[in-house]
Amino acid sequence: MIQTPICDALGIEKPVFQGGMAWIADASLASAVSEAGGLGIISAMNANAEWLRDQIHELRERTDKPFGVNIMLMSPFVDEVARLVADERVPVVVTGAGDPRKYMSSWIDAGIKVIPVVASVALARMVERAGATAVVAEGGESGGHVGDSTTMTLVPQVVDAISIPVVAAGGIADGRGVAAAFMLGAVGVQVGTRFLVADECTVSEEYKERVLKAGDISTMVTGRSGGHPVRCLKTPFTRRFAKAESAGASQDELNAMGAGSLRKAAREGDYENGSFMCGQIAGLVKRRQSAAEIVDDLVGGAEKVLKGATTWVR
Ligand code: TUI
Repeated sequence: MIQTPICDALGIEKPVFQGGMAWIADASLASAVSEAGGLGIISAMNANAEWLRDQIHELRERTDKPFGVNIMLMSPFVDEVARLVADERVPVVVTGAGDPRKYMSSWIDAGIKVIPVVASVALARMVERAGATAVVAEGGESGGHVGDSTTMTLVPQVVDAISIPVVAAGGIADGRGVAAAFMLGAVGVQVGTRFLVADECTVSEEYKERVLKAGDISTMVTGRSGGHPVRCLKTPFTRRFAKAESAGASQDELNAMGAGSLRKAAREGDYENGSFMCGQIAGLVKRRQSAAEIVDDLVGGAEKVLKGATTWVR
């Protein structure tokens, strides 16, 4: 058994968060991960409060364990979604893709534990001062919107800079990754890519198959020119997008190209026109399993690695 301060802080059994993947992480996947003892997270993505309320209620019908909602701060519905999570008294809010400080006091006043995703030491320090319970330090190995630092470099620097618990994300998909995160000073992990192929994950079959077929160099980052770099599988769409970007297409043209592309991948399985966001660790993901099997393998695998970790120490 592995129990860390993040388990105590959130009342969860296992220090594993499921990434709040936009268009993908719904009540089905999140309730399964929470039931398995981790922290399941519903993504509020670009959806409105009504959609999110239904998802929260559906999750609460399936489990009474703690769960989180991921609020993507670039969402056009961020204000109404921010109010809803306070009204619903969700146990944990995880934020991404921006600075959450203007919302934090309203969430904390509602008794919510706030765990921002940070890609820099600077933001980690600022959200600690604003009352965050913990942070997720996410390296650029992750899928979706990414920062510049790697997990290996970001996590220990964030750990040294703040006093609250640090959860590592980016490039973690098995027990070795979990153990490595602990060695860097993290007390938990957030895992996205491996949960894409969970039985309870409702993403399109095409998406699951593409992740299962991916190798070590199957992803690329596009969108750097507009300041919103995004890691996706190399597909006809990402290649077209990258070509337009390097040919100097305007931001408006790029935004028009990108609009709806994640939904096309996640919900419609449209290989030609979809953005199949996933992390660099996709090459390690070779089996479909239940969310509970994945959580148990992450924690059980880490235990095994950690117990053998002193092999070379004399
Ligand atoms: O947010 C994510 N990953 C995401 S969001 C998303 S939806 C989307 N779709 C298309 C374009 C853009 C987004 C898909 N994947 N991860 C958390 C994360 N947050 N990664 C990096 C950051 C981050 C970056 C800068 C957090 C804060 C930040 O600070 C900026 C500031 O204002 O200080």
